This record gives sequence, structure tokens and C-alpha cells, in this order.
Amino acid sequence: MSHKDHSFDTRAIHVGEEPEFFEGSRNEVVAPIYLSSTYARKEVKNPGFFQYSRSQNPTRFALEKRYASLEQTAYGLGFASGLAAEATLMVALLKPGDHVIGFDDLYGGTKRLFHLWEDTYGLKVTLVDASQPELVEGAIRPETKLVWLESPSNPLLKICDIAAISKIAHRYNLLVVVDNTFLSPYFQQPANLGADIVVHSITKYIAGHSDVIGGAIMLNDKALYDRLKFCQNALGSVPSPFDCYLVLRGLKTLSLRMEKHQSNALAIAAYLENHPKVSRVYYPGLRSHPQYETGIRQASGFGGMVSFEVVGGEKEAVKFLESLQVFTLAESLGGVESLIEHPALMTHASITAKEREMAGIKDSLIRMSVGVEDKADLIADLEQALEGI
Ligand code: P1T
Repeated sequence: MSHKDHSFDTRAIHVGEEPEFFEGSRNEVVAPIYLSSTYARKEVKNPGFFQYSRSQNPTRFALEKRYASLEQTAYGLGFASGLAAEATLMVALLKPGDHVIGFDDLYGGTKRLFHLWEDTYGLKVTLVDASQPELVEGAIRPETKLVWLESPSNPLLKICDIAAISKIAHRYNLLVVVDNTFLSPYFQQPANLGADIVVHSITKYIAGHSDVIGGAIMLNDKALYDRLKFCQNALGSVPSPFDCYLVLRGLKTLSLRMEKHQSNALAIAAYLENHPKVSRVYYPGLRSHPQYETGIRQASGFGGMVSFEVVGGEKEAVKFLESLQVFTLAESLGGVESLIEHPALMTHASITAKEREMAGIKDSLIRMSVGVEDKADLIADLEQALEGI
């Protein structure tokens, strides 16, 4: 069955799990978890389609079909983690001495991966404030190959104009990679805005329940897809069949979850903006956000991530974080439960203090992934913890 004309919510439930999907003879409503690591062949020289599970796995194929459908791209690929997807992408597309332009506010682990490539393969990386597209253009060199963006970015929730940057990049024959983890395809589809490659940490909103580590790449170009698929198999950066099943299951409620994450986040951001112990709030849904207009032009929502600075410094931030009772102090994001963390000491501790300072990540900064609990309980928890500092 083709779901091309169906809306996002319908595709998130059905694509890849059509009862007739498995060779026309199966009628399960839920995709089975195919655990077999290898497949029998009748003849030595005739391997058939399924040979070895790193290369072909039906549960993963079901999920990859859904990934492509949700980002509205021709192809989707599943990976063992967001960073496995990113590393595979780098192996597939970059050579020693190449140059990458990155948003100055990216997940710390992505910056760490860039550093690893700088040390091992002589990659050159320039980080710029991509919320100003002209700074991206100004950083282009003859050896530049990729522009790497997040929008909103992690952890400062800066927004960049994906269409404008893609236009600039394509004039110079560069590829644009957008990590769409924070909004998920429910709120934003970067490929429809001109990006060449969409990356996800599936671990977050797409899986949605803090029980899977996974990654994905979605794209339209057949030659690039073939290259990435070759590298996915050659590097072995694939997800397990059980994790694929959990993601297929989690995706069925993506739209419901994203709506609730967002309505809770909007209420919390507004509450924090008026709190005397909070000096600054970062949330793309606030009119005070510097790229509010770009955000509403290119995405249909603002998401569930909110960052803010407490009055004071590290001492106050740590005291606040350790007094919370409903929010869980933990790295990661995108699960149904509210998580909260200190970027400088946790998710972005893998980059240098100088880089954090240049990116604007202060010791008073706190980042939260607003869950789908009752918003009054969440606000009451924040209130009691803010009172204590
Ligand atoms: O953790 P993993 O699935 O490997 O994904 C890495 C990754 C990639 N891109 C973005 C935007 C991310 O936020 C992450 C992981 N981030 C966290 C663990 C975090 O707490 O920010």
C-alpha cells in the first residue's frame, strides 16, 4: 500500500508495517523482530536477497522505509547511534585535508567527533554562528566539502535559515547536513528546505522513551545513498533488530508526544521568563528569541527543549539542579520524562572551556528536555528549586 498521500500522523503509524510488507505472504500488524544473524542459501552461487543481517535485516528495512517517509526523502538508513550515523557520514563523504563549516553551537559529541577527525585525518573545521548565513559564506574555502547545521542548536537553541544556507552552499557545490534531532520530522523537514542530508539521534524524540540508542540518515540523492549504504555495511554501524522494533513502536506516538512536549515547554518558558532568579531564557517559541521569525517560517513548531541561565554561576546552577524532584538530572533528551542538565559540566564537557565560552555556554546555563508530565507539577518543581538558590 502506498502512503504517499497520507498525512504525517498516518505515515508515522503505518509505513514499513503494512501487513503485506514482507514478501506479500505475511500479515502481521506489527513488524516481527528478525533476530537471525544470517540466512540460509540453497546454492553456493545463488545467495538470494537476504544473506547476512548486518547487510540486510527485515526489521531494519521496515524502519528505514518509515524514516524516509517521515522526512519526505527518497531514502532512509538506520544506525546504531546518532554518532554512528555522523561517523559513517564523515567516512563516506570526507577525505584527509577536507574542510567542514559547522554551526558554532552543536552537540558536544559532534564537536568531539570533528576533533577526532582533525587529529586522525587532518580534517579542517571552522565553526561559525550560522544564524547569520553570510558568516557561512565567508568561511567557504576551495577545500570546503560540507556545511553542518543543527536548528535549533544544542544547547543554545539558535536557529539558522536552512533554505538560505542551502542556496549559498549549492552555489559552491557544497553539501548541507542538518541534524534535525531537536524538532524531529514532525515539526521540520530540512530536505524540503534544501538540505542534502538529514541526520538524527534517534535516541531522542523519535524513539521517545529513553530506552534506545539509535541514529538515522535521510536523503534524496541515489548516488549518495548508495555510498552511505555501502559504508553502513562496511563499517558495521547498524542498529539491532530489537532496537528497530522499539523505534517503530515509539514512532507511532511521535505526533502526540511532540504536541505535549511543546505545550509544556511553551508554558515553562513563559514562566521562567518572568522569574526573578532567571536571567535569560532560550526557547524558539518566545517572541524574545532572536530568530523567532526564521523559526516560524521554516518549521511548524518550536519543540520541547528549553535552556535558561540562573542568576549567579555554577554554584547556584548545581544547587538548583540537585534540588529538583520531578525533573531527572540526566544527559539526553526527547523522552516522555522531563530531563535536566548542566551543559558545561555534562553534555558539552567534552569540548574545551574556551570553545564553550566562544559558543556562549555559561556556567549558569541549564538545559531541559520538557517531558509530557502534567505541566503544573513541572512548574511547581522548578519553583521550589529556584526558591532554594
Ligand atoms: O547519543 P547519540 O544517539 O549518539 O546522538 C548524538 C547526538 C547527535 N545530535 C544531537 C543534536 C544530539 O543531541 C546528540 C546526543 N545528545 C545528547 C546525548 C544530549 O544530551 O545532548
